[in-house]
Amino acid sequence: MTDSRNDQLFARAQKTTPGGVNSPVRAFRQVGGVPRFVTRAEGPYFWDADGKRYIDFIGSWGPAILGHAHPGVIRAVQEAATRGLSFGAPTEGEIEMAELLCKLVPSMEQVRLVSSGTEAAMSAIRLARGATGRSKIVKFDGCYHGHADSLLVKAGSGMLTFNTPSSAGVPLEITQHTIVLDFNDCSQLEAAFASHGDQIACVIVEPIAGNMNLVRSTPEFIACMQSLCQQHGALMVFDVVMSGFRVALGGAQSIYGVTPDMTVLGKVIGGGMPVAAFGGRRELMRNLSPEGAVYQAGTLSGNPVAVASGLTTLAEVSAPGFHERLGATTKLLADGLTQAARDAGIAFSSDAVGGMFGFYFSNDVPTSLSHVSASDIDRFKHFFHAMLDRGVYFAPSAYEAGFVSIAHDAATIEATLDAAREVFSTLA
Ligand code: KE4
Repeated sequence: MTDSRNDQLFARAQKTTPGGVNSPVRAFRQVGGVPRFVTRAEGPYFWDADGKRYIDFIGSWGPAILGHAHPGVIRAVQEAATRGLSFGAPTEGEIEMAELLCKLVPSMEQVRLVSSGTEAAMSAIRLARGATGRSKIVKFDGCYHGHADSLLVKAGSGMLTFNTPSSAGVPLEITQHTIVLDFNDCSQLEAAFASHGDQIACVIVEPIAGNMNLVRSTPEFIACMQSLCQQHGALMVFDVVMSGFRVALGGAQSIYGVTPDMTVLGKVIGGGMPVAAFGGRRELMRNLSPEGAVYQAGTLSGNPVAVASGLTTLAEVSAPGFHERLGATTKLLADGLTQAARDAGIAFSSDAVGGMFGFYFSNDVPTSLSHVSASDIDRFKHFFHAMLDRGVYFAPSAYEAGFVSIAHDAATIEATLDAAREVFSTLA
């Protein structure tokens, strides 16, 4: 049997790029096998190097909320590109983007555009440290905020101390300032503030987490976080790079009815092009250079072509009824998967928030990373590959969320569920 084009491309890619990929999760290491090299994508589909079509439930890990190659977005990008790609000087489009983001996220009076979620989260933390004069930050096991050194930390044995790097190359001197706690655990958060309250610059959280699979914060967790931050003068930072404009137009803060001090955005706001952002109250943001002493910069920040993609995407996303439709389709998928699995006698559960979903080979929806790890990961791997063989592309990891676009219609979901029913019957 001759190697497929995907096999050939993967072998070739590994010669000149570590692991053959430009971002680790794409290498299929968690599920095994050969990644699919995408040649083109349209609506809810992409085609791989062997010409096979897949129903795509990753959508570039969130940005493709309108479906791939949305005609309006493509036109906006093409039109902007004809006027030049990048100037390193301000443009009106950046003002329009900032005004729109501040309108859609009222807790942000000012916003700074950057090129990736990592940059946005890293800069938000630097701003929190600069504005408070404090060094410690709190994050939660299972939440991912990009790969800045301060955030590549795993809980040490002595939870509130000895926090160690989760990556080589990150000095202990940096990670000692990061406290890692269990997600959804108010008592640990209270203990951390009791011990270090006056040294904590911020608490950063994915209020609706998507990097340990989809795991929601409990309302109590968010409420206790807000109260502790207010009590101790720490800033509460919502990292909604993944969930922003995907779970609801007003994001997690509208769902929980909570106003964070800073919001970190990405993915959807670029519509597939590199746009991310962080923002908050004016008196906080004015600490940023050139007004204030906290330095932050970027050659391609606010890139005009990327901003054109983002503005067009956000205009569609803001249309009346968009999130109701997106949420209904996503719920159809999640509920259908659960029903199909349980009809086959398989321990399975799912969750869906707006256009984001998770499914778990366990009877209960997880509330923490350890719950996800306790699910049947081997069964997930089998299910992933069996669905991939049937032309359905879920995230290649039991620790990732899934994404539906407005281009996924009832027929697409039904085709997915038909394939799932077939696969579950083989898993039983
Ligand atoms: P980027 O630097 O990848 O644009 O964003 C980092 C980031 C920050 N915050 C949250 C909540 C995120 O989900 C992300 C990135 N998400 C991953 C998905 N697990 C991107 C996929 C990848 O790393 O290739």
